[in-house]
Amino acid sequence: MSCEILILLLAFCIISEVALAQDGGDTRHYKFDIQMKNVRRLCHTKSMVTVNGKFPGPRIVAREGDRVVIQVVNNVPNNISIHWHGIRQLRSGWADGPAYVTQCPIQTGQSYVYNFTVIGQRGTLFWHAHISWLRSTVYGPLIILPKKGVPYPFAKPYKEVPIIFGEWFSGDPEAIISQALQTGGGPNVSDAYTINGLPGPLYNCSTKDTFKLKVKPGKTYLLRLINAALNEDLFFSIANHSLTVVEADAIYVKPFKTDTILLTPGQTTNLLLETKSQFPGANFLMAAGPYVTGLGTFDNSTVSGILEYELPSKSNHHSTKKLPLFKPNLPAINDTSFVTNFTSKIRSLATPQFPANVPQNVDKHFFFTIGLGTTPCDHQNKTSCQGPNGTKFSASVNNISFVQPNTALLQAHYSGQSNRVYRPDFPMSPLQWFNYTGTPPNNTMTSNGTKLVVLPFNTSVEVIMQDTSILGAESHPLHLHGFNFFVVGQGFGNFDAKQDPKNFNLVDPIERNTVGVPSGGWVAIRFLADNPGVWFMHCHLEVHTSWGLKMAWLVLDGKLPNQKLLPPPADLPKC
Ligand SMILES: *[C@@H]1O[C@H](CO)[C@@H](O)[C@H](O)[C@H]1NC(C)=O
Ligand SMILES: *[C@@H]1O[C@H](CO)[C@@H](O)[C@H](O)[C@H]1NC(C)=O
Ligand SMILES: *[C@@H]1O[C@H](CO)[C@@H](O)[C@H](O)[C@H]1NC(C)=O
Ligand SMILES: *[C@@H]1O[C@H](CO)[C@@H](O)[C@H](O)[C@H]1NC(C)=O
Ligand SMILES: *[C@@H]1O[C@H](CO)[C@@H](O)[C@H](O)[C@H]1NC(C)=O
Ligand SMILES: *[C@@H]1O[C@H](CO)[C@@H](O)[C@H](O)[C@H]1NC(C)=O
Ligand SMILES: *[C@@H]1O[C@H](CO)[C@@H](O)[C@H](O)[C@H]1NC(C)=O
Ligand SMILES: *[C@@H]1O[C@H](CO)[C@@H](O)[C@H](O)[C@H]1NC(C)=O
Ligand SMILES: *[C@@H]1O[C@H](CO)[C@@H](O)[C@H](O)[C@H]1NC(C)=O
Ligand SMILES: *[C@@H]1O[C@H](CO)[C@@H](O)[C@H](O)[C@H]1NC(C)=O
Ligand SMILES: *[C@@H]1O[C@H](CO)[C@@H](O)[C@H](O)[C@H]1NC(C)=O
Ligand SMILES: *[C@@H]1O[C@H](CO)[C@@H](O)[C@H](O)[C@H]1NC(C)=O
Ligand SMILES: [Cu+2]
Repeated sequence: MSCEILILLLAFCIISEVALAQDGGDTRHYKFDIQMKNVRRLCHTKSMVTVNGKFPGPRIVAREGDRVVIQVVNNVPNNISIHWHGIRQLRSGWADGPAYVTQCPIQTGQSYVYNFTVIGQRGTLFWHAHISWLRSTVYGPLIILPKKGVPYPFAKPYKEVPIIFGEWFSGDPEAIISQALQTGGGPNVSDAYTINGLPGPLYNCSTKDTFKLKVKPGKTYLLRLINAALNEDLFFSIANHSLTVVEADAIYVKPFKTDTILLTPGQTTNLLLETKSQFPGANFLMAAGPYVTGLGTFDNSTVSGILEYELPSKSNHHSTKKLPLFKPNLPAINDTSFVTNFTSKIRSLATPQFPANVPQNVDKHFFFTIGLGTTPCDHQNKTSCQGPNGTKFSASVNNISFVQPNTALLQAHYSGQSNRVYRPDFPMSPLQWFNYTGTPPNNTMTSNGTKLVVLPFNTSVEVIMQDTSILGAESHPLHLHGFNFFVVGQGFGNFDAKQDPKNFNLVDPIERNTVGVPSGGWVAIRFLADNPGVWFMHCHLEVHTSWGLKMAWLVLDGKLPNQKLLPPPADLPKC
């Protein structure tokens, strides 16, 4: 068994010093040494950026209320920054991590200490690089246990197992996105999906790189699922076993059973798996494959792992390899009705202990179109670009393709030097109405800019995110930093501002940090802007982020001392 598997199966291999913090929780210290490492997959070894030479990276474990302190030291030629995906970062925006949004990158030879507390959250999240496409290899689980002595709102599992999906590129992902941005076309697709870094037996040369979950009969396992893939939503299923969903994006949900789940990039979920009561005399494949509705190319392969029952102790040692192997059926790659049904079942637990504090009134309504478009080809040598009709692919919110500044937005704001960095005039709705999900308009060109929405502290916000069919309808997983939001409604076609709000769920909607905008439809979210700072919002399909499907919110300080952004740490990187 390889070290990677050992690391993933055995309890916390990370050296985590624990000391008592002032705020009642413990302080957990980690060191992330960003280093190059040779990793072999699909019969091919490549040198890639890793944390501590591990792939996937180390597991971070904390309890609700703990302070987490991670020293990141950059020993690779690339610039780096790390995002603690789903952590609210109350007043600690300096530790959020998206490059050129809350911080300048940590340059070669530099280090930066991320320092934050985990407040009011418990469940599975993850961490990943947040610069260019480095998150393809730089990611790992972030597990928040309940406070000491506080039980889960479901039966205590026998064991807990992280299952983190990734996307493996045999080439260099940095070269792939750089090439795509040059040519204007779609980037090369990945060569495999992975479970805990392993592609599994359905790929050539990968049988030995298979994730195996060894289980005992008659036990309950808590699977902590994370979709860290770059560009595809994934279905997941285990042959002949049903799964109980108990948590999503570190929020407890009303438990429900399903054979298959869907996870967009950026989403996480906890599942209970009850193993069969007796040794079943068989092994079972677990598999994940893509859900895709867009027109572009994508990786249409399937990653699999094995659920392996331990042999009864008395049985003679015939090899488990001879046992029959059952395979799960995943939905068709474009099965939107499955996705709609599945997502409609995810409801907040909404109990007195774990309430759903849905904003009942809205101070500011926003309507954002989400989708792809084009920009003109800028090749000096007159060769046409490889996007639609010789253009370049672009992507936008309200037709504004976000231009990354060359200094960090939060620093510019805090130091009162925002003038030449960003404009506070991001539009509340599209400048022009069109039939968003009908026949595409003739002009597919996006405009661009570095624009923010400015919100006073404690503004109650509603955002309708409307997919466009400009270059084909497509599901986009939108991720918001700094907040959880409530998903109060969704539907297909154009959002109807008169009729649709009547059906909003303001009682027990799911609260999360990443939501799939339905392909050819819309989703409505609400959140309370109670966290001062600059907060990125973007599509978690990395290619769409690269094309500009991103924007940011600036939440101003409140009046009280505890409603203000804390000062920046002394070691905050400079641009
Ligand atoms: C982390 O932040 C806390 C609160 O601001 C501070 O007391 C502590 O010294 C910081 N730790 C490190 C290692 O920077
Ligand atoms: C992308 O794929 C094409 C065709 O297979 C190949 O020629 C090219 O080198 C690849 N680009 C990168 C950056 O790997
Ligand atoms: C495995 O290799 C064979 C022969 O090169 C090729 O035809 C096939 O497409 C490969 N399969 C996968 C899943 O990559
Ligand atoms: C994707 O793969 C599945 C089976 O593995 C196949 O049925 C389907 O046609 C493929 N779809 C595309 C668009 O290649
Ligand atoms: C899904 O893809 C199949 C095969 O390509 C096609 O026949 C079907 O119409 C598609 N379904 C939807 C809902 O787009
Ligand atoms: C949900 O699934 C049921 C069957 O399980 C199906 O009859 C129904 O059409 C689905 N709903 C949607 C909105 O796709
Ligand atoms: C034209 O420009 C593109 C992108 O800059 C480059 O890839 C291509 O090689 C150039 N072609 C010629 C003939 O110089
Ligand atoms: C590309 O050009 C064709 C023919 O002029 C047109 O039908 C199509 O809509 C154009 N596509 C885009 C994305 O502009
Ligand atoms: C938008 O276009 C679709 C498809 O052509 C059509 O069914 C729908 O009625 C149109 N909606 C509006 C509001 O015009
Ligand atoms: C879009 O292009 C078509 C075909 O060239 C033309 O008939 C139509 O009037 C154009 N629509 C608009 C709104 O310009
Ligand atoms: C933004 O748009 C302007 C005007 O169309 C264009 O000149 C510029 O190149 C664009 N900038 C970026 C970064 O796309
Ligand atoms: C790293 O970031 C700095 C600051 O933004 C920038 O000047 C430099 O060009 C970047 N280096 C690389 C290798 O991307
Ligand atoms: Cu997207």
